[in-house]
Amino acid sequence: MKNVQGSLIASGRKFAIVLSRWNEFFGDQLVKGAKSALIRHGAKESDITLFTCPGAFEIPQVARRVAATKKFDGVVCLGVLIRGATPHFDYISAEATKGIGAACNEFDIPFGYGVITCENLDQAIERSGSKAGNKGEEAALCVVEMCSLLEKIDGLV
Ligand code: RBF
Repeated sequence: MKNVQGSLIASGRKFAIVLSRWNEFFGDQLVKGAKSALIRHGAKESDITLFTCPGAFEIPQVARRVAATKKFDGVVCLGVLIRGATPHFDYISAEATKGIGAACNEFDIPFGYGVITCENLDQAIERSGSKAGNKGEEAALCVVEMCSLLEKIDGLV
């Protein structure tokens, strides 16, 4: 049986990170995790560009516009939503998630989904570099793997 899978080699590729500045104390940790993961897997720091936007609702629009430049091999989307007293949390998480998914379908490059949706501050702490790891790092590694996998699939035809 053939098994086609992506490798975790980031060298020679250009990456965009799109970050929502809302809850930036945690968002900065996600960026730190994503950047560190990309560099540890071979990306050059000069090949990584950070785009920041006001909130998670704006992430898909920025990510799509960034992808449309065709200057990047992959886009890592990062943001932190923390449930508050209003229903905004649900509306914004749904739009950000749907929007990133729609960008995947529209553009032929990988988009990493590193938008964390937390019930409270404890969960935000856990997911941005402590107990539950760093979801920015996970999303970045997913993009690296997907870049390689898509390239390998292209090579099959
Ligand atoms: N953006 C986030 O990235 N994370 C949040 O937790 C978050 N919570 C919000 C809560 C409310 C009540 C509002 C009005 C906005 C929130 N936003 C949040 C910002 C939102 O994604 C967007 O930037 C703004 O609504 C402006 O379009």
